[in-house]
Amino acid sequence: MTDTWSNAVVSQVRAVSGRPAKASTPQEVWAGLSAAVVDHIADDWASTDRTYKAGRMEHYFSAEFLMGRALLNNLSNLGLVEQARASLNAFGQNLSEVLEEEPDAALGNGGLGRLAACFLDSCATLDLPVYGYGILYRYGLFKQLFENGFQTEHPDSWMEEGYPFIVRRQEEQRLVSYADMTVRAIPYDMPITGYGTKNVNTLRLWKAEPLEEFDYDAFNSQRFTDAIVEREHVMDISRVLYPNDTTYEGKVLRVRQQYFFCSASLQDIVANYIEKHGSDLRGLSDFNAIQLNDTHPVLAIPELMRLLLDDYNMGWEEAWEVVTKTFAYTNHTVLAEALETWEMGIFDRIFPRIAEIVREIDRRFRLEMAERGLDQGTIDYMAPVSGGRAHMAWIACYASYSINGVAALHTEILKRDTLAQWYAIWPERFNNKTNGVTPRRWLKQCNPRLAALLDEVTGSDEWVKDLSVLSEYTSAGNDDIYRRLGEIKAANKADFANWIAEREGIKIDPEAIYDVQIKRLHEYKRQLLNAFYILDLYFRMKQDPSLQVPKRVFIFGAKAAPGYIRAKAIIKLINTIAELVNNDSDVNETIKVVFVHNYNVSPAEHIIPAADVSEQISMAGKEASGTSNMKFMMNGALTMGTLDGANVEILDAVGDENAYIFGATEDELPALKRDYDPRWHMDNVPGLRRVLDALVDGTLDDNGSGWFYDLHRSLLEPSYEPADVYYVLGDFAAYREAKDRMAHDHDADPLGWNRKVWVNITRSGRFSSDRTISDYAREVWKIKGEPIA
Ligand code: B1H
Repeated sequence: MTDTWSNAVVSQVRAVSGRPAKASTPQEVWAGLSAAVVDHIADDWASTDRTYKAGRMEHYFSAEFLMGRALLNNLSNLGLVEQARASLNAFGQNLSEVLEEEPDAALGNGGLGRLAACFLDSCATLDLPVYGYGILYRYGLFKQLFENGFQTEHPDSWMEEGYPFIVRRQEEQRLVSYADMTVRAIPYDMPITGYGTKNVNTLRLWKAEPLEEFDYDAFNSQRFTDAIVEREHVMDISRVLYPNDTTYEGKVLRVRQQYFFCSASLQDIVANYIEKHGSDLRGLSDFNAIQLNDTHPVLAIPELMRLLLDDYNMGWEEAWEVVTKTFAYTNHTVLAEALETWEMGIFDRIFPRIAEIVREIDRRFRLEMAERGLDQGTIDYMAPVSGGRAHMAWIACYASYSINGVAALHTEILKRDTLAQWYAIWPERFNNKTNGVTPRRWLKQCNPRLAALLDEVTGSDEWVKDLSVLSEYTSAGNDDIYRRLGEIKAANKADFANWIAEREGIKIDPEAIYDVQIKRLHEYKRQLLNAFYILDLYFRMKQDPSLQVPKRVFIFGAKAAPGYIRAKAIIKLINTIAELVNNDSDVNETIKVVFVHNYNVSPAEHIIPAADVSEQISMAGKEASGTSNMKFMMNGALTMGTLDGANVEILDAVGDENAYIFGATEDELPALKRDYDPRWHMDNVPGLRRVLDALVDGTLDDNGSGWFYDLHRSLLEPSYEPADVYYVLGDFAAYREAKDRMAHDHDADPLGWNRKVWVNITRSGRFSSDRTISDYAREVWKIKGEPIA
């Protein structure tokens, strides 16, 4: 086996580079080794596909899959890491170096896209018959650079140099029609390996291509350039991922993208059903269910109606019956600005038949609700179409047999506020599925030192497939384990310090506390609160040079949506604070600020194992779940957080004494906000005035952009908009107290700290995506594992 495998690697590398393996570049070795992996799993992949297609399947529809790198993940799942290392060594190449050649598949924005990726990993590991369906974006999420502290965006052409983990299936193409064009949808399949199983699942991503290879008529006429331009319009559909996280932008191209992948995927599902069960589609939902990852794929609802009505001659009632047994909807946010609504005029223009079906859904909904005795106001509010716009979340709720939120608190808020009217009518549709993350990528692969300790303490690697076993070892914690946890963290921090020195050109102290906030930049996530703490600490140290301050490195990673100016202002602010702090010799031996540019999945894999403190400080009620909070917990960072999203459940798992919780709670906030006066806080909370003044008195320079002045105004001027919507000043005092205390605890009692760390690690089992997916499979999807061997 080892020999065959090594030979395979060598020949694949030679095939890629056209040179002896030892003379190939690391990039070529990456491509060759990756091809060898795909070759290795080809037979199992085909049999998994055959097995699944014979039975009931779940289809996960998502506009985003934030996969990150694939090679190490696959080698690790297949148990081939050491063999790959040896094969490469034999021709003088280094695996770690080669792994760094791989671009991230960044086909997602943030938590929602990464969740979809973790879910695929768990589905494969649990042998579940689940397909992922999405879009093969040519350009993933933009690359972020800093110029003078300002974010700049650059294209991420991630597969331009070839990508071995995706296979074009030309022969399975579909046609997708719009009023003004018909396009080919070409499937590209990515194999999804699971840990310790032969099953290989599939992520199918669609690429848009022109119908005609080449229009010879046009070529031979004066319409040559028109024909070329037309081709480009078609390719636009899958060209770029929209870079908004939790905000909605009504761009026509975006709705074309959504329809494109929904239509192509449904055609796949229907074709397979007919092949296996014949053309009576009334049984479709016996063999297929579709999970809608937020509202981005909700056009699948009218599109399946269209297919059943127009292509398979079903009656409306029959078709609606099938549809309502097929779809399940996951909501990921309660932020009003994220709720998708589309002008019906757009639907009329690009797919009039879909517009017609949506209006018919609306007409029938109104009748049904009137029969139930709902008042007109409520009906108008809940209707699929109102004010000339289609409300995608309302359509999803009406057509889905299951509606879920992504953490207990979030689901409660959905039932109470966001979707209260639906909950009143169909309470049985609502359920909670608290998010999870895969312990393969987020523990075993990114933190090999901690993984080895867990193997040793538990006596096996069973935890990799069943993280809940760790909870049996909480009480096994002892001083030896705590000491070793300290050593592991120290070694991870030393690695990280080297990585940062190389990547960002900043020297950081491996002895300091690493305090980390990594997530998309959004006002509700309150990176500003963290920035204000740092600035306040800086002023405290300047004022009193004898002040005893624990050594700390404050680490940030965040992309701002390119059009979200306030978020970009916060990035510029943090970079400006970093410059002030890092260049001031009065403080820079004690505190440093690092903003990791182009934060993405693979930087996260370097950062999280080195973190001591996990910043989860959103205004309570706004973060639906959060998932980095879970990754940090698994890797032994303690949570500094508000009672928001899944933080609530993390606290429940570890207990008060093992987390640092602060700030206003979701049920307190309405009263606190009623007579909230941010100026009172500025004038009365120690440190705040000095921090706020620094925004506008020349201490911090925004290079004439006016952005810092705008930040100041957004917090304090009620005439401008409600001041300080996210309660930054209101929570500042509590945050400062908790964060000071946390740093003190870390240094005062290292063993005590590591006892908390151990509790966090061993209680993280319920945040494995294996648990989440088992719950979906059992309660929503009604599917079971189908191992191929
Ligand atoms: C989340 C989004 C999102 N919620 C719209 N909503 C998008 C909305 O491109 N768009 O239009 C993209 C993304 N993303 C996140 O989902 C939540 O904020 C997190 O709290 C949650 O952990 C994550 C996964 O459920």
